[in-house]
Amino acid sequence: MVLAVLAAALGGAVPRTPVPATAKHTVTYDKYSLLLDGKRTYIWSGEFAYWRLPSPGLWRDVLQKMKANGYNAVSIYFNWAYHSPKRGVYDFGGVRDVDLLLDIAAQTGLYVIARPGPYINAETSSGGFPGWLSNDPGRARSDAPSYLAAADEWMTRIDAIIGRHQFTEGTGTVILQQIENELFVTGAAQQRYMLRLARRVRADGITVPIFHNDVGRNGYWVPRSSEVPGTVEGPTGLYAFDAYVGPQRCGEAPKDAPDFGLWGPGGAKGGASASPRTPGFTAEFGGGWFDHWGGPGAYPCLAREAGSGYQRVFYGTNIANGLSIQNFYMTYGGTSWGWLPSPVVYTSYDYGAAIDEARQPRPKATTMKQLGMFVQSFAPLTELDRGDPVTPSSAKVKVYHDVNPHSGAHLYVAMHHPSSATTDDAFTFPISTEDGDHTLAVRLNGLDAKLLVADYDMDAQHLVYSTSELMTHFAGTALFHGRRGESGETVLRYPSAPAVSGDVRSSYDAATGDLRLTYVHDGLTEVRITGGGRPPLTLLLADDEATATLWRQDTPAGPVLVSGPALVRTATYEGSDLLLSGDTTGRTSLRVWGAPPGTRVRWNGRLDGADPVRLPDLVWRSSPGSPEADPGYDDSGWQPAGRTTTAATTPPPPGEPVLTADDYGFHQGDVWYRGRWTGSVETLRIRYGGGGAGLAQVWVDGAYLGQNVLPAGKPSPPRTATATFTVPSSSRTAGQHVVAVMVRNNGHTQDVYADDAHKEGRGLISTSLGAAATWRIQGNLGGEDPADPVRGITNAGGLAGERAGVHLPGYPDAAWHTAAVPAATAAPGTTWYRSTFRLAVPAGHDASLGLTIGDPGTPRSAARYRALIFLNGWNLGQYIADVGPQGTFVLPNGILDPHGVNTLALAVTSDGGPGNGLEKVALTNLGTVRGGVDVPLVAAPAWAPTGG
Ligand code: IPT
Repeated sequence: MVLAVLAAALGGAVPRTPVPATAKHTVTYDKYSLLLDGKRTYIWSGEFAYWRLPSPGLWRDVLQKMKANGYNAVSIYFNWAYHSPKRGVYDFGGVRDVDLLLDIAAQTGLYVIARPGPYINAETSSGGFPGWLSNDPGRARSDAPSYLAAADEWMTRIDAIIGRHQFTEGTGTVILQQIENELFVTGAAQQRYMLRLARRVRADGITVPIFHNDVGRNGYWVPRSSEVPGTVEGPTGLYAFDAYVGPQRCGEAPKDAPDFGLWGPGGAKGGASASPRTPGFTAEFGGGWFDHWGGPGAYPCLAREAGSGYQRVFYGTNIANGLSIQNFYMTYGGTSWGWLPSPVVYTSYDYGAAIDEARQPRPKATTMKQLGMFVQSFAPLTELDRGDPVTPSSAKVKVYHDVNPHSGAHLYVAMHHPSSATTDDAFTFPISTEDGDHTLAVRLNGLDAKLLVADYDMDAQHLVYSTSELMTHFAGTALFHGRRGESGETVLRYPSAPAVSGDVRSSYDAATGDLRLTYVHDGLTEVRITGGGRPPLTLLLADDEATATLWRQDTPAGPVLVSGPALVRTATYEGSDLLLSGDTTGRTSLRVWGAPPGTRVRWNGRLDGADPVRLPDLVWRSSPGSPEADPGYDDSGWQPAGRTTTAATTPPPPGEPVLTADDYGFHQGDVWYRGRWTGSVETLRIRYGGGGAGLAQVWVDGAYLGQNVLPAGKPSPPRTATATFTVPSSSRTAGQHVVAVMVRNNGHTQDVYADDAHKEGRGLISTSLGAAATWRIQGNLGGEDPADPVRGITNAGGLAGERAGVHLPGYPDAAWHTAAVPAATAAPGTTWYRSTFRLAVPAGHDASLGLTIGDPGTPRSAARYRALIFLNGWNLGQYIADVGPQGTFVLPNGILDPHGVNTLALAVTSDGGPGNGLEKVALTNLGTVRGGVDVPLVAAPAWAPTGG
């Protein structure tokens, strides 16, 4: 049924509708779980970085996808650098509107774990420290007064926003706040710093519990009440740790899932055992892993290898170990657009996560939905004690056993022994509950775990046990699932024989009251059980594939379960109409369980596949882009680079000028230098800092001398290099010479070890000209006051074209010559390409489009060049042909206008060698659905003759 009005009612321009204040709430905890208003709540959270998705309209899309896929919380790093171009200057507008983000999270029904640093790591430049902090003399992440003042500045501002969205205050859904991140230097200076942060947070009005994220399991920054030998106490209420113990390289053999619970090896290094009085809490547990410059292009395979089997085994082990707060890093990784990446990563931060960079839920999202709905439905999980040991019939498997001390419900988590084994094993194991002794027949085929429950009062029913996994239930409806083709057995207890209809075998044992259902998981089987002295039950038995299109939505009038669409985003009642919104990818029928009889179900569009999306060919114009190399170029407006002191960890030799870009307020993007000296030199040696796969190009008297490229690689690529160039004989003369150098700064090093690594210099550090040359420097227009405050500091680089606004929509390129792409070669230095194209994505569709450069089948090409990709003025990433591995770049709607004219600009930087020119460039469709959310275009300035 088509109801156009519905889309309007549910969508609209990213609305600023603050969450109405309700009564205040409480967030408390004990050793088992968090309690929200006294109610034990399992927190199943996914990490999302708003700053890696510069389109607020799409925040709702991702958060709705998370909610629909079983998450009840979102964990968010707030990135200081993203908001602060200059000391004292903060921007929380436009794509940086975190107030809006927290509103959307609340409207979507997600709790928020707020993680504002100040240090976040996160594979972003300087680990989230603003560029200007590189110039601060005080040691970061210590109690150095200048650093504390800087940190206070950020915390006060971000706390003010987070504070407005606290669950405790009745104005939002923030339930926890982290201070710092993975601070594993724990000396007196850090102790004082942590205390200062906690006091700051409280003084700023944060009333939710505070925690820190311990890097791995060191027992650092545990609450003072922990009293575990070997731990370091901190001003925290909760203890949390992170764990990246799953796949990190393609094709790796599966690893064993460790026991990080109270019952594991124990003590300070055992995870939750470091803090036995607080709930087991993984602030980050691997939802994938990051890939690096020059890497294999690991995301698709990481997504598979950190997929369903890994999730069940590892997250299931955490559940079995009593952990009740789990956050998965990442759940949507997004894009390190502009100059966000730290030296280790390239543009895509897809992470192999449950939702891919192009916002498409992967098959592993369905497993998260199964697990997430289970942990929220099976309330006994929030209070688990270890049960009696269970001995299965095969030594090739093991079974964890937990019991809820109040309800008596049991949890059994079965997996291979070791858990990494991938054999096909059928086995049995005995259970002994208040319902008697039973034997469960279970199969584990491949990397897998099964989370089974027994002796469970399920609404008005009583479940004796099931060898199918419980996904969710509410009055009158229960959904279990299993692997396709595997048999299952579900036993429910009834005072008298009930009637059973549906495709199962059933038998009733009057002596025990057990109704035994046996079946094979195959698609979706609906079983109806009536009579027997209990209210009727619709029992849904699904194979895993069938759960992909099963959605639970909670409305004020109770939950419904919907089957059919590719996604169900929202459900609301309007009178006796149930309004559903979501996405479809094919013709589908709609089934709803749980709605009152007589409900009319309405869907926000046609229940059909997506219409075709036609993508235009791109036509290009081009223009040279390195005028700075010309000896006659007028650099009189550039800053003289003659400082004598620096906070950088890479000062020049004594007596030589400080050249590093940060000292002149240029903290990100490309930076140009022009130096003058008198006399003849044969060679020119430069030392420069360029981050991962960074580069320097050198000209003398207008002649191109060559380039140097920093090697890419893991885990810690070199970020500075020394390179020597031969000066051509024509320039080996007495008299004055001009050297021009362009340095690409691919990000500041993260401060992982709290040793000020982010202060490693970027741009030129020193040259063999020493004190004999005088220099000028130019980076992004305006430096710390970026000329384009809307796209902001993240977008700002110092190429001449960027300073002239060549990347902006509306730049007058009519005089540029038309360019053939692919191009046989390019001039040394930078060449700009521009293309304007019109899109007409059908209305009511969400097409996620990308730009592919080169051959999408290979992670790197033989061509030696790189390209910055600007869409409508936004720097959406960097392609490095010969380093790779990324060839396809996501163009997010909101920045992209799917219904209008768009402008692409590419800054191609080449050494000018044969073949080192722009390869084929094409628009690509990364996934289209009928549906989506309303995505307003992000307002940003176009080119104007006076500005830009
Ligand atoms: C942990 C960080 O907390 C997080 O910010 C991110 O960098 C993540 O790792 C990796 O993606 S650091 C830990 C693995 C040493």
